[in-house]
Order: sequence, then structure tokens, then C-alpha cells
Amino acid sequence: MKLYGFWRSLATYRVKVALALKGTTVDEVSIDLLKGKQHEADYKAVNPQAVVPALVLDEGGPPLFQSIAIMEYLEETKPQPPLLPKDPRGRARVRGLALIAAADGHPLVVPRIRNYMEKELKLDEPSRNRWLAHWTLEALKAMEAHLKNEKETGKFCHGNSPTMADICLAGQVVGAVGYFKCDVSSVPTSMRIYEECMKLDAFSKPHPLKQPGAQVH
Ligand SMILES: N[C@@H](CCC(=O)N[C@@H](CS)C(=O)NCC(=O)O)C(=O)O
Repeated sequence: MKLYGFWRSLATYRVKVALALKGTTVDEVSIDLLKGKQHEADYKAVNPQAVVPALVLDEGGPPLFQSIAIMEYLEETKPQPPLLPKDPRGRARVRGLALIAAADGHPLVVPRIRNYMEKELKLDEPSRNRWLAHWTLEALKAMEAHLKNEKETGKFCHGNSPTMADICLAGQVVGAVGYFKCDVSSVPTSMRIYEECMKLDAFSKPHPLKQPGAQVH
């Protein structure tokens, strides 16, 4: 398989962790988002949305897109180890937690939003940075409100093995701590789980800031 991604991309990170947890290796192709390479025709032929990640399967056919959909595909085609619990209610909880990060938090800080704030709205850098830090932490606080109180929370977000919720949480913490320098003292459970995730190679090796070319933005 071939994964189109970028070192800084949290959505790519989600897919890389899921692939690693499933024990699946892929060839990686970097699309430099800082240079706007996602907008070039060659890449738009891969993913017309002009975003990473995209996963090309060995069997060919159109590439898979959207990190959550890709993780679900991996789960369905290689069920072990599971990234979702067995029971429907548990699955709903894990998906809900994952979506707080992937659907509500992360989309507010992606390059096209940052570029729009800078080039169209003419917001200065401090204002843009406030936006990025604020919405990143808000998503973590929303996850924290569940994680700190619910009995399903264990060593990880849901029980004692990592799920899609942990994958999305880990990316959100990378954004909060690694990129936007948020004060994360209000989300101790999330940070405790993040530390637990980072004990696993599947989470720590693809960490965005450990990838070639990594720099803080
Ligand atoms: N919801 C998508 C997010 C995809 C996305 O926005 N990816 C970012 C990098 S994390 C990107 O490629 N952005 C390019 C841009 O905004 O121009 C997913 O989870 O795959």
C-alpha cells in the first residue's frame, strides 16, 4: 500500500498509528503542505479534496480518503488487534470520542483554515495563534469531560488497550503541546492517556515531530 501524507499532518498521523497497531507496513509519499503541493494537479488526481492522507491499496482502484474512513477500512479488513470495542455502545463511545478530535477540533486548525485567516481575513499572527490554541484545547476539554468521569475509561480511553479514540486523542495532544503550546493542565486524564500511548512504538515512532523534516509551526 502507498500512503500519501505529510510529517506535520495529524490526520496522516492517525492513519500511521492505526497501520502500525495493525502491523501493516506502507510506502510513504510526502506531499509538502507548507509548499502547497496538495493543490497540484498530480495530487488532486489522487485526492480531489487536496488534503492528506490518502491510501492507495495494493489491489488498485481509487485511493481511500479521510482518516476515520481509512481506519474503519483497516479495522474491517484486518480485525486484529481491534481498534473498536465489541459492543455497540462501546463502539459508539469510542467513535464519539474520536470524532470530537477528528471532526470537531482538528478541522479548525488545518492549513486551509490558517491560510484563509491570514490571507483573506488578514488576521495577525497572534490572533491566528490564539484561534489555533483555543480550538485545539476546547476539543481536548470536551474529551476530558468524558474521560475523567466515565467508568469505561481505563489505562486508555476505553478499557486497557488502544482504540481509535486514543489515536485521535494522541493527535490532538500533539497539536496542543507540540504545535500550539496550549496549557494542558485542565486535561490531566487526556495527558495521562497520551503518556500511556507514547509507551507504544505504534504511537511514538510515527510522532509528527520525530519525522524527517519536522519543524514546529
Ligand atoms: N478530515 C480529514 C482531514 C484532512 C486534512 O485536512 N488534512 C490536512 C493535514 S492534517 C491537509 O491536508 N490540509 C491541507 C490544506 O488544508 O490545505 C481526515 O481526517 O483525513
